[in-house]
Amino acid sequence: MSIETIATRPIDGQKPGTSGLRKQTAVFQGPHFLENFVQSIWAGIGGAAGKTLVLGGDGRYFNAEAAQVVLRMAAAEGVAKVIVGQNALLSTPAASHLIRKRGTDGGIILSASHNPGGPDGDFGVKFNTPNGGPAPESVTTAIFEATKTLTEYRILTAQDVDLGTPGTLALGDMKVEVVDPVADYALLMEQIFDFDALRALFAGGFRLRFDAMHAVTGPYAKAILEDRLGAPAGSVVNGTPLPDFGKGHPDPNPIWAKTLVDEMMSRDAPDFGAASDGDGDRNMIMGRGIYVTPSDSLAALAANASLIPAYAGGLKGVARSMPTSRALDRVAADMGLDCYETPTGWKFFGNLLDSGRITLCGEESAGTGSDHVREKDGLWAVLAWLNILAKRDMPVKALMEDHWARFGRNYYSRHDYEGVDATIANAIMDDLRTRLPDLPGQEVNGLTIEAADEFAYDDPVDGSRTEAQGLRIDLTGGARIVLRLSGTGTVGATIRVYLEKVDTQVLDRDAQDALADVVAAAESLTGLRVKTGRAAPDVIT
Ligand code: VG1
Ligand code: CO
Repeated sequence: MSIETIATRPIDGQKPGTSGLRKQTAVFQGPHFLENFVQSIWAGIGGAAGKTLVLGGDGRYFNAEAAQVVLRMAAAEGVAKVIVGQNALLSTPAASHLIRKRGTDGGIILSASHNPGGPDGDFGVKFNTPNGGPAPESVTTAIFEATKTLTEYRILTAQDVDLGTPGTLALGDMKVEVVDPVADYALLMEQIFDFDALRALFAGGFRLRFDAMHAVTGPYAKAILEDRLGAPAGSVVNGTPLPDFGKGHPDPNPIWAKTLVDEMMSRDAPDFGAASDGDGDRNMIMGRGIYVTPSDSLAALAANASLIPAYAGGLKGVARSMPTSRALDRVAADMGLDCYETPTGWKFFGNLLDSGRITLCGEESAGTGSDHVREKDGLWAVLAWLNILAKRDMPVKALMEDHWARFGRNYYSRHDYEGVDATIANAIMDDLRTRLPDLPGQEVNGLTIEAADEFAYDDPVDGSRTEAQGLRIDLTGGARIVLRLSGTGTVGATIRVYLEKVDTQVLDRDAQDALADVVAAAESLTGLRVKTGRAAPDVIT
């Protein structure tokens, strides 16, 4: 085995987005693309020699090959040890947990999360720091800077490492420890939740449908929900990870998890329905006859957290990403908790969690989590809901009705326009941005604009400032429109329009109906549909 130094040159477009570097698979498979980025990670983290790292991915097409490249490059760099999930699989939350539990120097996660996989799909690479969380902007910037000046990378010439069986192997001077991807994570869940109450729930005939969407959560869900908690075999569907996710988008929302939604809305629906995404960090929560928006789910979890053993002592504080509905804020105000508003992306919660300012946090994009790891965690959210339902002994629908009666309801929806020409998308944003200062006081479609700005975040822990994080327009009575461009897409631009409206009286409306005037106001303000030539959004959550 020998270390080869390969001459290369910088490749454009290796700037990490909301969650790591995401590109079409074919781009990642192009000459030196993956290698350049991995070598830049080593540079961006101040060198990898002597370090211990975690490695795993969501099992999508090119996962296995990319893992071997990372291992050979780690060995060439003098990494002491890499802890790898068996068959190079690890869900994102499980990777975060391993990084923390084993006191490592961080890890590499191979995933494009909810983006489709396969030769015509997407691939991604993300670095997580020793706290288990996605690298903060300071680190991703250093990695990106390194991609711009790279002239060579180092790689070991060697056969593939057999990642099929747990145990410790050698690759050159580096140790490779292959671990069961589920075991440590399952143990952690057992420490957080009341497993006895959950077993009793299922023993009592509670019916669950968990759609793993042919992605990485399948083995975790089966091991925990079926094997340990006694949910009947078959409760987990689409539970075997496939490289192309069965040709679907592994994105748990009402569009891509439509089969589950239809089942949950049917007459003989199970008591509880849930789905997770490609890498297992997102969740969708449903009850019989109800879809719980992620923003409402976060608020309900905060309000009921004390029913979960790990949070019985109370929450330190809570946080949500800026576009997430302010349902959480209402709970926080009622409970006397600090509530932080961060930019989109889990990396911004890291400092708040590390410094003990918050226990619970979430995003409108189906991400919920706590201080147990430093990533959002799909299965954790499902178990949290089940734990709460077991204690409150009521259906999901009744629980949400009770929640809204107590706190009021933030009707909420996100409208996505995907694959928009980037020039048009930027022009729409630029146009609205320049008009922001003039908007307060104006009336649109019968709604008065109270405030309008572009969100910037000052991290209260490290003092860093992050600008240009979305345009927000506050309307009378707690209504709001937020616009931002996606940082995870790989084709053209995706415009996300986040819509919200508060009602404390009428609590049972259809969200789209309730938001109709806010939607109309957003169109009047932006001319989005006219400018993009679209009659309607591609995705409504
Ligand atoms: C989206 C979501 C964001 C989430 C990110 C990564 O980002 O809006 O809330 O943190 O995906 O999630 P964007 O920039 O496309 O809006 V995951 O599960 O894809 O890693
Ligand atoms: Co994800």
